[in-house]
Amino acid sequence: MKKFISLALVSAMAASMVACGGSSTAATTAAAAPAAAAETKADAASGEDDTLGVSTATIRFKAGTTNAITSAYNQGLIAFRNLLEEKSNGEMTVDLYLSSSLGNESDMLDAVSMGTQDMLVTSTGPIPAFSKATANWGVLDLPYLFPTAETAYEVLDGEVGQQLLDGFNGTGVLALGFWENGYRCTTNSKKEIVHPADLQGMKIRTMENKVHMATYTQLGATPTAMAMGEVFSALQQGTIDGQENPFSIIYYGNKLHEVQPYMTENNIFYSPAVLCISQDVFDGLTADQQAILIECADQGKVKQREIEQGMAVSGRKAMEEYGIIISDVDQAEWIDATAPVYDDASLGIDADLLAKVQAVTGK
Ligand code: EAX
Repeated sequence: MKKFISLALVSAMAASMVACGGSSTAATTAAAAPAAAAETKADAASGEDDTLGVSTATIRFKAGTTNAITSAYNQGLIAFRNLLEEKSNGEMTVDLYLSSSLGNESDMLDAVSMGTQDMLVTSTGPIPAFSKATANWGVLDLPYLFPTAETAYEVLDGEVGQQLLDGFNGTGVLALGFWENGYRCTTNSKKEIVHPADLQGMKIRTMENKVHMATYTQLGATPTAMAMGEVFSALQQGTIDGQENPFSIIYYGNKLHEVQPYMTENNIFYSPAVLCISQDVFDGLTADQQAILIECADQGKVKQREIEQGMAVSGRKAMEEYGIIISDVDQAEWIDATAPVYDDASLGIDADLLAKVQAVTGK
């Protein structure tokens, strides 16, 4: 708690210094950081000594996620930070704020748009509801949209992805590129789930995302929207029966395997993630600093995807060794069971975008 308070104090001090300095960026200044760095170094035993970047950096980006330091998001941010420190000769760095300490993904997206938080890695969960201009992101949340991660990269790194990223223009958020959350699988505390009908009547936590909720309703479950930071305790208390997330989020990001004895590798959704920065913060950088940041974001994307892909394999192995019962499924059965979601007009799926995606995926 002491560490948390000191970080909060440090941030408040830094914010007041920035305000005094009249800078338009929310990035903290170096003066306040060393105290936090020292504090965090003292926590080396807790494995959290990677939360703060190099203490001598004069430009510090405050980046939030909903996950632990061991997650693919934060390991990707550390890879991004290493590139940024190297290419800026230590001038720029990233300080990580873990496990929803800055709020849920919707809160953090709002904070980045207002310039009170510098950076964020978020799933697409909150994006369709974030603004009218990003409502069309819901197309990415459709079940079984991408048969492989490679087809997802082809779409996300191409014309469709760029069109979606550009949708943030004017919202206060600059979306720097698509990182990876992974294929979302169902976990629960009651029984093995092999067939869609096994989900009947189960209370499954989903993100606050109407396409995901419609999908679990279609499967006969009762979807319960909830922020990531509340999921572990809700599962522990039994107020929900299960949830759905990639292996990396379940095992490395939130230790949900400790309260979920059953997992089904049904891979219902390919879940992209997005690296975002406050437009005000970005505009406060020089042209050279902006170019370095964009270059490192692009290179960081490749590294982060590799990290997540690795965790999808190692996470399953670790969960099996922990004693989790993992069920494989006949995916054709699940694709058929979720297909009606594509015809649900209430979801407002952008038909043109869907056609462009399916032209690439061949579906
Ligand atoms: O973005 O809320 C979720 O289930 C997300 O997958 C998680 O916060 C990582």
